[in-house]
Amino acid sequence: MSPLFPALAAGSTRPALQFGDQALSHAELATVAGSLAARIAGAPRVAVWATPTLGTAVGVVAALLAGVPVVPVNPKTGERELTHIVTDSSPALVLAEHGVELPPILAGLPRLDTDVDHITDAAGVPGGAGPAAPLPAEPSPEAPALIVYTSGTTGPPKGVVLPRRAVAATLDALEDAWQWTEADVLVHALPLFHVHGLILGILGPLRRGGSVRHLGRFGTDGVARELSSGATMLFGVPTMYHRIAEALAGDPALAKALTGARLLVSGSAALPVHDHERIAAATGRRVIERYGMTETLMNTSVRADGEPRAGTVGVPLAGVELRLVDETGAAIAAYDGETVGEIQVRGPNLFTEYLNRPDATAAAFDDGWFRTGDMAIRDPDGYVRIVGRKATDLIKSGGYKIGAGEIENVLLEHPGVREAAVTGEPDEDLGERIVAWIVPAQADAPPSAEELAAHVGAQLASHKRPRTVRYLEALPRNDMGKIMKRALRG
Ligand code: MCA
Ligand code: AMP
Repeated sequence: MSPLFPALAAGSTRPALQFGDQALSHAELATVAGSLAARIAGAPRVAVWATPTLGTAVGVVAALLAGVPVVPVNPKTGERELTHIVTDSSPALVLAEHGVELPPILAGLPRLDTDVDHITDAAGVPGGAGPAAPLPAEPSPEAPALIVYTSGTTGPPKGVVLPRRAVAATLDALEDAWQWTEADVLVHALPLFHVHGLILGILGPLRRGGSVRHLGRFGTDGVARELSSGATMLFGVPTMYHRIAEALAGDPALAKALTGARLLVSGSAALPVHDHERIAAATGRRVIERYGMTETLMNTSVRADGEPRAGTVGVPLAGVELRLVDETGAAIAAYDGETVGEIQVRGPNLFTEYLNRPDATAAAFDDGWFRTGDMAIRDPDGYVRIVGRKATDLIKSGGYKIGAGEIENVLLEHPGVREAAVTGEPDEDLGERIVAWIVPAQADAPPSAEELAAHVGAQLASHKRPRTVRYLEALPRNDMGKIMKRALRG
């Protein structure tokens, strides 16, 4: 396989990465990441403490150059989830910025610094300025590149093993769909431990030989500043576009900046038509949606040269086969804009397996097609419209996928909780908000919402904390004793 990052290999002097006042060209990145890679090479697997910083990008690129599979870790993950991820993926090394305090389970591992000033080259020179040691040859296309953890309906998150071939295939399909070139300058503020922010948002510009400016933290001011000073593309989750839509009326500079952008792309959850239309009205620009999943990377997109129709995720990307399947398992041939089926996909963009979970891997496929669990219809011209999801126990909040079962298990361990159920409720800002339904152990002394959120946050990722807690005397159950979640309404 050709290198994942041709511009690094070619030593391009164009800008590559910018985080605040720290920046690297492709050539500089090749040097520092190459130096770090030389020290990682040969490790079976590494973890990266994925803060939204330059060091994270350097660490991930170094691991990829070294041909070592990399596990990005959410730095806001609680103890139980982190223990699961580290035990399951057993990294040999952890990459983190110098001085960052790591939790005990990671602090016990050998550690390498990822910030430029602390990376030493083969000659031991800080900054990696000297000649880098030769790197291993490009691994096979099927070699794992990244292992990204994603929530299921029950149980702890599963490690999705993404081969180099999937990363290359998805980024090249997006090059085609979005006419993405080395002249593009992307701006975003997405977290760097998921596919959207890391693979699309960092590795995408690097593969194109273009550049990315990361905001560190999302804010409409940062978006406006970058789009009015050379950035051409914006990636965000619908919550970010909702916040932009809210701000537009009182912020002409933001409207002007968006008007000048080449491409505004939304993904990870459905962009409400209302926000789409508000942005179009204020800027004359239409946000385009793409649809993906950790396991599949990107499946469909509205094309840059296509019609940006609100409420659709566009057409299958080059190389991706997509079909809708009814509840009997039969493929739906109709492109009638009304027959609903589950989206199944096949193509070079797919993962290889869930780490250590052959059972779950086998169950995820139907005769070679990956079952997404997303329900959709197809317009007569092939545009896909996602209309829902098979599993009611999966919540999408702020673009994060969250399993209800995992939160319920943690809530049930709180001494003040007798019964617990977790649901997602519509939320203007987050799409869905996590709601915990609690039967307290003592009716006259229920644990407070803050206490329960802190309890969940200590064990799981911070975005899994319930935003609302409702107290009941009993949970609604059917004759079999199963909780009837559909009967739980605010
Ligand atoms: C949150 N907060 C809470 C609670 N929940 N405090 C108390 N109780 C709670 N229950 C805190 C937050 O931690 C934060 O605190 C503060 O409230 C305000 O948060 P804010 O910065 O406004 O952000 P947010 O509301 O927490 O999050 C909005 C967001 C975020 C920035 C849009 O959800 C986000 O980054 N989403 C991106 C998700 C993503 O990248 N998904 C991709 C996966 P503090 O300030 O202390 O932190 S999907 C994927 O990869 C597939 C392939 C795809 O298709 O893309
Ligand atoms: P994750 O597993 O966190 O990668 O989330 C993948 C899920 O996000 C998909 O299965 C969809 O349910 C959802 N998703 C991603 N992009 C979109 C989109 N543009 N519109 C609707 N849902 C989306």
